[in-house]
Amino acid sequence: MLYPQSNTCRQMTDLSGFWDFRFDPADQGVEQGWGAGFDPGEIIAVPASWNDQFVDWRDYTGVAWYQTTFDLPWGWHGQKIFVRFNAVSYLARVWLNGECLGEHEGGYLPFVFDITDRVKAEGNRLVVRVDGDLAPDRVPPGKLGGLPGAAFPTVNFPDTSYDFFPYCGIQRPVILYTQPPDAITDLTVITELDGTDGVVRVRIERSTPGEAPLTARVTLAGHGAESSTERRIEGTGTEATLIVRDAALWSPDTPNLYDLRVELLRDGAVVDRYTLAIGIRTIAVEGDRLLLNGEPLKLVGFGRHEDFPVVGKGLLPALIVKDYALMRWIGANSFRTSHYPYSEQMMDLADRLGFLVIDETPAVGLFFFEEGLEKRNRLCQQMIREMIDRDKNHPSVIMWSIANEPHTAYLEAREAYYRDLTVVDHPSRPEAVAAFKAQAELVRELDPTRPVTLVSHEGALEEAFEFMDVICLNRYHGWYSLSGQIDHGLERLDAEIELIHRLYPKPFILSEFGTDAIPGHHAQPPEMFSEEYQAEFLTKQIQLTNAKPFVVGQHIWNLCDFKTSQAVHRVGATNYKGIFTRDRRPKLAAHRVRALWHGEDAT
Ligand code: BDP
Repeated sequence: MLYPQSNTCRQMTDLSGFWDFRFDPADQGVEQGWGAGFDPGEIIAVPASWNDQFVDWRDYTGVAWYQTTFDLPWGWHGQKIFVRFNAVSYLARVWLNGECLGEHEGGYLPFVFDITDRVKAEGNRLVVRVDGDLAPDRVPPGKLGGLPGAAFPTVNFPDTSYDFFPYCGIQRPVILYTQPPDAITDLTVITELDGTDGVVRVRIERSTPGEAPLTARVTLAGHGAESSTERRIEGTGTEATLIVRDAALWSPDTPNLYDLRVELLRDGAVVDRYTLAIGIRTIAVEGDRLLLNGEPLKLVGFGRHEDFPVVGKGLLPALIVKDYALMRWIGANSFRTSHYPYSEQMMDLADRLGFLVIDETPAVGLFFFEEGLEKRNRLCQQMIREMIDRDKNHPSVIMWSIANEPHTAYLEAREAYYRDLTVVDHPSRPEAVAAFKAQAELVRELDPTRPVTLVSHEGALEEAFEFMDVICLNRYHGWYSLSGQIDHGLERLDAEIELIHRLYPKPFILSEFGTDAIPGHHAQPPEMFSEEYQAEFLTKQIQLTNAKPFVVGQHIWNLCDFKTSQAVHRVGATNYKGIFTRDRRPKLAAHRVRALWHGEDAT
């Protein structure tokens, strides 16, 4: 899927701004014909979550309606016209001028409607019904507390199966754009190395297959070089390969990008053009090592969240710049898009600034019993497809993560494991193992070039590790287990990592570790929730993982404090595991980690 762009063949306009808005707690809007337009109750900023924009609606996760009007920009007539929603959480139904365009489920990935035959030159009315409900058959699931056999009783409000606030609404921009009649509809770029040369393979899809043949001209420019090739397109698409002599490779130290320009020509005239910034690099797993451009790679960085006061999960470009600045200051080279795909703007900057990204689907907190399993599995596959379709051309994306902390193991199996790391036979639910096997296969079919992982908290009980290229473990020994005992927790972590590696001798990433620290709370000797405890815990766990060559990544949980549902273990509905506060100020641990990641001994 290509992001809209403006050039001599294409145009786009952003519908961000103030929209009409109305909460619909009785869910009466459809029946009352609000799709054709409704009497506004409120004004709301788009993009941004709705929860923190008003005074009384913070915990509301039901139905709400958005509406705006627009005229077409001059000169758009005769083009194909689309409306693109970059992210609407959770379920969106869209009407244009009273006609229903369709529906999209899933809160963090884009969707598009062709409105060519329905849009007018003036006075268009766009209406969106957003359903933010939490439900067991959604991804991520919610309202599990009341279900018999649920993994956990209800402990938080709103009732999420995951540990971040369930912000709702139009979270990312809504864009109108054109596409010429003969258009480039998709590009897939794969890069390889041949000695010091880069090999760039480009797959080009066109609209109007079956019509008169077109020519595709592919040009790659940058770093003092330019090469070009032409291909005739007879059917739906074509492929072109370009060789870049002595390529300037993409890596975190040198995030070199090239401009890939693809043009469609009819009778010698350019009828469409699309430009993409690409990076030439390879990513591979060899034994228990992760290789970037053939060199062993160590990921240092974070799990994080899209989260900020007032905007919630809404796109905030200045915050993106700030978070990259903080990650750079501290010496990080990577992050995971925990626990959903981030904005496309975040991904573009990862390419430009040289950050390595583990790109994760919204499949957080999955469970494998009770109703809704089939639908959740279907949604997981849909989200994998949409994520790869959206992010496949980013050099920064080095791995796909298909889930975070699914409840895979049987409760009885966990008991023995937690006691003394005993692994009973067949500890995982077969439904879970089958689902993840199928999903890993789907990822490899869609993108054979990147490793696939699953981020687990089941440790050696996670039988789905068998189908993964890289092992990701979230572990909090010394916090949730062995609370208050940093050194004892460290020993347990050491033993567990070694056990998992014996069973699954693959590259290993400690994908979450950390403690809550209330800013300004101090204790000597260190005590839970103090800044000292967080600093010492992180220091020792970083030193432990540094000493294991097969541990190819350490991602601290979390870059910043973030908002959660209310729960007894979440003071002020906040997860305080950030080493920066929610308003991006460093805690003691940030200085310690910075020293460690710059190679200084921080003890
Ligand atoms: C892990 C989850 C993460 C939580 C974290 C925590 O993956 O979403 O925020 O624990 O409890 O289990 O802080």
